[in-house]
Amino acid sequence: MTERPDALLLAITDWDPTPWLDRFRRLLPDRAIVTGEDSFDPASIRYAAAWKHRPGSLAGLPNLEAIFSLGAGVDHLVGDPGLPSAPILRVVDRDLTERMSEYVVLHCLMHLRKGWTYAQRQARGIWEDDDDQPAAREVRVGIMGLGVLGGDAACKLKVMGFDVAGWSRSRRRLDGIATYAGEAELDAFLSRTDILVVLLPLTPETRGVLNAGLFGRLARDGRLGGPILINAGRGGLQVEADILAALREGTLKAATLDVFETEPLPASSLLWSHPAVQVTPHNAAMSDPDAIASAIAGQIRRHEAGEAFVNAVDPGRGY
Ligand code: NDP
Ligand code: OXD
Repeated sequence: MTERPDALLLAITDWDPTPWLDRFRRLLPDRAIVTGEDSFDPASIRYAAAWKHRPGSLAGLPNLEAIFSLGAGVDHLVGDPGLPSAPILRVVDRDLTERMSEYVVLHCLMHLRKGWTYAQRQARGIWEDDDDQPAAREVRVGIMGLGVLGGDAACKLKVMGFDVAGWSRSRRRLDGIATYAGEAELDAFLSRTDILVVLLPLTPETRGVLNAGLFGRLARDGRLGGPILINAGRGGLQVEADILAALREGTLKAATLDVFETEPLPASSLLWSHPAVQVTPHNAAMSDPDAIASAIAGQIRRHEAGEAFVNAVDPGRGY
């Protein structure tokens, strides 16, 4: 009898694979865990766990049963034309969700309480109070993408007192949060938004959505003196030349960006030194190898016991 293939291929670029190898070897001690650097029989691979794998590198694995993303986003997988047709499973993890909500709440509060202004003043030794200090309830936050991450962030912003709304493709219902759905309700959503938080996935439909046209539709009558953009979704959602132009023209007042068209953000980017832009290095919500490898090992064990996978991506929608 031929033995059933059961190896896991770890296909990672961009991150150090060591902690992942370590966790998977510990959690799945009875099977081979290999990386693209190892020599292995393609027919031995039953699962792949990937983060920004080299496009095409998952092709030619005849016994592949599932591809696990090591992050919540799956654009790195869905965008690979050479991807085999196995189900793609994404990360839904409490640790990652909580980290993202921390990031969103932190940056909304930094803008509300002018944290960046005071940091700049401190650097110059300036003691100067700002009279205009609106309360959170006077500031309208709009979250584009009201899924696992956007939904949690919305609830936590609500607890802080912000006036929160969310926009998604299909109608979502969240207590105390105004929800808008689809293109038809986008205008109504944008025109009541002072801080736009973006937690959309990158798909053909959402690519470049954060552009001059959209910035011009944001509220102009808010308490913060102009609309603010916080993007922790994906860099491909934003047109960086439009962000810079909108900041120059006053269509945007400030931006906090965790993700960029090109990562790492090139040294030549004007975003680095713009006084109204805060740059973080795509670490709003890092994947924790302990939490995520054990969730994947759990999926594998349940699948092999005959249960269905959870958190499957719809390749047609792209997320
Ligand atoms: P989900 O799939 O749970 O949620 C996605 C949301 O976006 C859903 O509400 C969905 O609508 C909405 N959406 C998708 N396409 C459209 C569209 N065309 N028009 C309107 N709404 C749309 O994803 P998560 O919340 O788990 O993650 C969101 C993204 O966050 C990831 O894809 C990833 O890119 C990013 N991310 C960034 C991290 C970082 O460190 N910067 C870390 C982790 C994730 P509907 O509800 O109707 O399906
Ligand atoms: C993710 C990310 O998608 O870290 O999880 O960007």
